[in-house]
Amino acid sequence: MDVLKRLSVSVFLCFLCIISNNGAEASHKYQPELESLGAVQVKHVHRTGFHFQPPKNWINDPNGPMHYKGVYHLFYQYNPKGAVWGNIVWAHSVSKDMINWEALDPAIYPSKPFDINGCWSGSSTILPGNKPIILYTGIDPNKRQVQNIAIPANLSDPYLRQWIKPDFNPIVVPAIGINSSQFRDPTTAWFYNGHWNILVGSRRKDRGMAYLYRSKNFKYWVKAQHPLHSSPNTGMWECPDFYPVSVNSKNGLDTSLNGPSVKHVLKASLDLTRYEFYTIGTYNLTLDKYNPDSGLVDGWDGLRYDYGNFYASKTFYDPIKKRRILWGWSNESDSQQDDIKKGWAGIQAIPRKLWLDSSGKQLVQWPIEELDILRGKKVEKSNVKLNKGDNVEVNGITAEQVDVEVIFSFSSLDKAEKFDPSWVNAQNLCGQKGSDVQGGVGPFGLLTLASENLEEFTPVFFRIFKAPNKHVVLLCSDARRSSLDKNLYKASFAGFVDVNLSNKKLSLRSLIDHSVVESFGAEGKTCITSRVYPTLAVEGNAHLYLFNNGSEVITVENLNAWSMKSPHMN
Ligand SMILES: *[C@@H]1O[C@H](CO)[C@@H](O)[C@H](O)[C@H]1NC(C)=O
Ligand SMILES: *[C@@H]1O[C@H](CO)[C@@H](O)[C@H](O)[C@H]1NC(C)=O
Ligand SMILES: *[C@@H]1O[C@H](CO)[C@@H](O)[C@H](O)[C@H]1NC(C)=O
Ligand SMILES: *[C@@H]1O[C@H](CO)[C@@H](O)[C@H](O)[C@H]1NC(C)=O
Ligand SMILES: *[C@@H]1O[C@H](CO)[C@@H](O)[C@H](O)[C@H]1NC(C)=O
Ligand SMILES: *[C@H]1O[C@@H](CO)[C@H](O)[C@@H](O)[C@@H]1NC(C)=O
Repeated sequence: MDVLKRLSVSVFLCFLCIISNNGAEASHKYQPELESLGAVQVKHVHRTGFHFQPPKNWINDPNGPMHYKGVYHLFYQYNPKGAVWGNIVWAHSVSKDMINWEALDPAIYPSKPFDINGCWSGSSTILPGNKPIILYTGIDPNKRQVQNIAIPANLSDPYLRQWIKPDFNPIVVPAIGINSSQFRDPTTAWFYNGHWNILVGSRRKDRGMAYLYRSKNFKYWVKAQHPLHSSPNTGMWECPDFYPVSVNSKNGLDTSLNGPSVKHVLKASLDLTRYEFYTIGTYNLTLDKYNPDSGLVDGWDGLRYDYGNFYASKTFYDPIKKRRILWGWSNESDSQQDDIKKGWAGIQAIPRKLWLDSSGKQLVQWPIEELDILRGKKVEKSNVKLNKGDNVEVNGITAEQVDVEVIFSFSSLDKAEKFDPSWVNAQNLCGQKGSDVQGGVGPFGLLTLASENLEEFTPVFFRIFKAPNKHVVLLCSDARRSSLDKNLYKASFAGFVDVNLSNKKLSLRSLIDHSVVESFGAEGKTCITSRVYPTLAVEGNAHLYLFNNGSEVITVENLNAWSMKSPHMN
């Protein structure tokens, strides 16, 4: 890339620029009276022990994750001045294992006309010769969303502490006909046929759009005639992500890879509902079009990485362990006033390895194996029978900071409740049939972050229904009784689980971390993250139980729970 060679010559540009506090935008709540209220002190009671967070203040989208010279990099949207959204910069942390993190100075912050009103989300791409480059959205003096690049000042520095924003930015501006306040979040670039390609999220009226741009040199970009994909009535597509997955291996693929044993995934974050969806499909290189496979839908009825608090996610390819890794932002479920009092808001979910299920119909996710280094004291149980109404405590672990894996089994599905085909929305169904609505096969699962006398608990559980030709499995993570505090958002998050029940087993893993319950059902087929704020089940007073409230006896074949240590966190 000759453009890069030329640029990396001018090593030190001015980075002594003051962070400005602009960035007003309708979809990003702008509250001038709140955004710079500095955190007085940080409240610790609900802070997480092993999830990613900075020492204080607001965070949202993960940006530009990558691996470079033995170091994992995570950038993220950050307000250096307060616990609500505003003053956004690209904060920067580095890690050798994606579990222990060290904070560096912000990598990108408003300093130039092309980003003077904000440095919003984007991605990184590793160019040939192992040269990282960042693409991000800047807010210009006219409040237009434009796309910029930034390059490392010193490629010998594995921490990539300093970034240069070339003066030829912006590299992409909203074309005529594109709403300049709805045009953001460039993807990682992929290369084929002599061109780099990126997507920029947008909308045209109510149609969600993934605009496609091409470039030979990463400097001059041309909009393709057609978007790569779009879909009616889905509104603004934020943070699009587009990448290949292997049809016959759990290994990840470099973003530029394509070929006969490759499918593609397109993900968008829907600003209207604040949920994400993805489809699996075919990337037609001749037409430069992406087509979701039949049966997969765009929009909020589609597949999701996570059916709970999980948004603005982004994947990257880790060449060291040959895997694709997913990062996602998990926002708070308490009020803004609570966040200001806490002095912090937002975490990143545990990074997950992601691959295509052998059915080809969905993705599967699992916490990265490095998380296991935090596993401390272990408790094991096997062959525990759970009758209807039973709650069995898992003793001997720190129940507010624990990793628990369980395999449940049952002897028959005869008692499964009849499935009503009108139950298309899993979250509504969970709201209707919580853990206290007794059933046939299920509800059974875990009571997480529970107080001793069960005044508070967040149940994570399965319920199995009988439909005419199949069984329907529901996984719920129900926050409605998670806290005695009444002023919280307490959703009964849920997703269906497409799993073969012929072995009469279901597995569940939950990562429980003070105010997070991040669960992986059926070996990672359905994932749900809940944010909860118990008042009693805190600081040594949290408990973990197994429970069954269905008439079919459930056996806990095996349970392993580990008290989790806290890593070095920024
Ligand atoms: C570039 O980074 C390397 C490795 O950290 C360091 O030794 C060197 O001094 C840096 N160069 C400049 C110009 O800062
Ligand atoms: C552009 O999008 C904004 C929402 O951010 C909306 O208020 C405005 O009406 C749109 N403008 C046009 C011309 O559609
Ligand atoms: C791409 O589309 C063209 C035209 O419809 C079709 O002939 C070709 O088979 C498609 N390629 C793939 C890989 O689907
Ligand atoms: C099980 O159901 C009973 C009866 O509705 C209810 O009292 C109890 O709280 C339920 N258990 C759980 C864990 O929800
Ligand atoms: C479920 O798995 C069993 C055993 O592996 C297999 O025989 C059966 O065909 C599978 N059912 C479906 C619907 O895939
Ligand atoms: C997270 O917070 C809850 C409760 O305030 C909102 O309902 C969600 O819309 C929000 N999610 C995102 C992605 O902002």
